Amino acid sequence: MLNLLSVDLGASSGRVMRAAFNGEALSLQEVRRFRNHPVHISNRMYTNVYGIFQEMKWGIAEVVKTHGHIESMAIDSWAVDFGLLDAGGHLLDLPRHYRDPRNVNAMREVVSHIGKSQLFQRTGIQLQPFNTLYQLYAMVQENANLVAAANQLLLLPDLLNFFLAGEAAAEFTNATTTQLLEAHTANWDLDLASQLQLPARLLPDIAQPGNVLGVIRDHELLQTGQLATTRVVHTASHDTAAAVVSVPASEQNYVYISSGTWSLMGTVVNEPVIGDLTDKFNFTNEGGLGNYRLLKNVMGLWLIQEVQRALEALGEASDILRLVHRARMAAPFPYMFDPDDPRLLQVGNIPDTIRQICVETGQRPPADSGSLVRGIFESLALKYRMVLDQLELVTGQHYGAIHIVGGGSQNQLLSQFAANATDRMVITGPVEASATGNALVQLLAIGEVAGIEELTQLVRQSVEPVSYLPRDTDVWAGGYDAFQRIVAKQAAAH
Ligand code: ADP
Ligand code: LRH
Repeated sequence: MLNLLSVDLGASSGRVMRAAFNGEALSLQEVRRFRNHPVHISNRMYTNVYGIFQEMKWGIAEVVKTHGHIESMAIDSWAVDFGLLDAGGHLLDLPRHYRDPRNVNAMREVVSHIGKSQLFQRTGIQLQPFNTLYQLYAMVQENANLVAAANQLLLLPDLLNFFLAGEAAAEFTNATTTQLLEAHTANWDLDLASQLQLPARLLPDIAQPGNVLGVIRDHELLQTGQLATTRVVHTASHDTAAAVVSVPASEQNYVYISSGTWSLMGTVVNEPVIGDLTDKFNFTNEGGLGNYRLLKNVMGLWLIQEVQRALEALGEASDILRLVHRARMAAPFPYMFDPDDPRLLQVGNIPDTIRQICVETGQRPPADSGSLVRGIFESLALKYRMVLDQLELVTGQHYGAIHIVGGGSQNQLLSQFAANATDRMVITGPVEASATGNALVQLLAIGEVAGIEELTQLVRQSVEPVSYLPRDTDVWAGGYDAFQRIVAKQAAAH
């Protein structure tokens, strides 16, 4: 039995998972989970990367205690966020969180310099205020001295790898999410950086996933006496890239939704699809393991997480199972809204913003938490239908089933709504998709699996999916008509 370790950092929680490989299947077991809280200082938002590193090390030490030697390990995390190191390898400031409000203006300014379509044509990446490109631009405007003192920019998993193994590189899948890579060459777009006066000297060499980066050099971990030869691997370090590796699809053309804080919905393609339609729909082409993910960011369960936060502040019960139950009991279609309203991206009072959207679109706001949550689940499912239609238009394919992976795939009500709204079979699992994909790519890196085809086979041997068949499709087709009208009204009102 081979002992591997995946560290998966999601926007809502981080986890350290032990992955056991018996030569035929991979099984994962959670060793440590910790909540991931952004730190607010005034109107700035930070990620406490030191706290995360410590949690990660405690998790690694626990695996050593129970299972001894670890063959290899790798880190994946949410995309786009980064830290700056000085020439001595010291972190200059805590990384800013991607929901920091400063990015919105920065994107506006960059778009006015370069042009919206030009940005997409060059990079193939969606325009989202949180992309590293806009974050770095905002940083230069806000604190040029900090940037001047920097020697290197490392995205979060690369930064944690540097703390752990002392080696610095920009892993490819995550690097694409910066919007600083040229889509066609897959190299840094130095010209774009120079037009925006961004310091290209900070950008490290790009490394492909599925390779060994180095070994653990952290003193404290080495004292366990078991980790001197543990290989630190470049997995697909963007959590969505790792999640897609774990999709147990038997067909070549499939649609996935990586469901967690975000719902990342799309398909895999061989090359970036850059055209008028993908530009119009704000699709993105993120680098994957030997492919690209053509997808759209749908706001996802962030909306529920924020409802939970609002309920907690009122001292009300907010656990997810109770909320799903209340939503199940509520009357259908209490209200609808486009979950991708930019106002919902920022931290704020999401229930209030949803009520405001209801008023703007001529609907009665939800009267209780059951209706509030039901409307969110239904609207997410209807948005999936819209994205599915757009995807089929862009690729010219018909997709027969949708795979939902990630923490949100445990939400049976949402999975059933997704099947009803799209009139497609929904297949769920694995729940720990990113951690599973992370470990699978490690097997490739350490030579236990010969290639991507063998990996796909292994996924099917390791995952037991659950299926949902569409129900009430006439009612949902009517719901979709109403949804499209409301989305248009919402866009016009704001
Ligand atoms: P991220 O990686 O972005 O932090 P996860 O993949 O961990 O997100 O998914 C977190 C979400 O999964 C939660 O916000 C919650 O809505 C959903 N979830 C977690 N556990 C359950 C459960 N037992 N039943 C239904 N939904 C769940
Ligand atoms: C999901 C994710 C997503 C990005 C967002 C910033 O965790 O990595 O793919 O768009 O975070």
